[in-house]
Amino acid sequence: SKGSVTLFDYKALEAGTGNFQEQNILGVGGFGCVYKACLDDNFQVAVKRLDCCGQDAEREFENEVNLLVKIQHPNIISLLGYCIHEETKFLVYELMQNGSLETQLHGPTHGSALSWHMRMRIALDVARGLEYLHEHCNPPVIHRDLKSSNILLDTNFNAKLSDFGLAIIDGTQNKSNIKLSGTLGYVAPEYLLDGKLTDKSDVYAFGVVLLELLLGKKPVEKLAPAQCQSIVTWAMPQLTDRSKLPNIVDPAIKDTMDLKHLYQVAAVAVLCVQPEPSYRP
Ligand code: ACK
Repeated sequence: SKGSVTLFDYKALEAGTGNFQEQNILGVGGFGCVYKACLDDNFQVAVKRLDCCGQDAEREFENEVNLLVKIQHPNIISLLGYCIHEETKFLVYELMQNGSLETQLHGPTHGSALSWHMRMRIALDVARGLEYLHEHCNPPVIHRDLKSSNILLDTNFNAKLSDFGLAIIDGTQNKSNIKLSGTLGYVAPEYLLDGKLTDKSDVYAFGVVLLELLLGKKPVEKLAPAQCQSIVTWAMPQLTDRSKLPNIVDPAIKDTMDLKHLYQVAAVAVLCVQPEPSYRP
């Protein structure tokens, strides 16, 4: 374990990213943008700016810092430090020059140059990262959101796991109270149906990543409107009785859950029951 991160000076990040210039954007995620920054002595880093505030973002920021501060492993992204400027939070990571596995596999330069040998190495790297989280962290860590966009590649295409905002330390939390989360297509069926969350949830997601590496296809393509319609038609009658919602949904929020969340639960449930044939584990 390493045990410390640096508190970065906002001015240094501002200067390093050229005042958060658009041309220095590495990519965009749900939380905000990731910038490439060049700090003093030509040290290159990636700066994640958390633009959306709110409780969830706040919690994910803290979770990420608290977990990554303790972890040092060749297949897990290094968090170098953080910065809080007015209301905005920043996370500073080692720079991963080859972006995410998702972009490599499905990005604009499609049919990427990843050879079978490289794909195999990436699969092994991901397995090593997961093994570390599950077997060597004490207490064990469940990532909970493993997917190709959270697997980053350095200059030599070494793969590292990133995005620990949703990760949990196994055994410390009452799992039935953890908010339903994860990504469509990667979520283990037993988690959706019974809220059963274990390290095996990550293993299921790893299986999906292996299929992605093998087939070069995304696990779930965007649903066409007609598909959405049929999912909702199929699932809604079964879910309109809120008491019948799978017990993955925290009882405290069952009554107040908005329709968007309900649809999400329905869609995910259907996808788990009837996955695309080529992705059946
Ligand atoms: O596929 P990408 O280019 O790689 O787009 C995503 C985007 O930011 C949102 O996550 C990229 N990204 C995230 N963290 C890093 C990092 N440490 N180094 C380089 N790129 C990163 C990711």
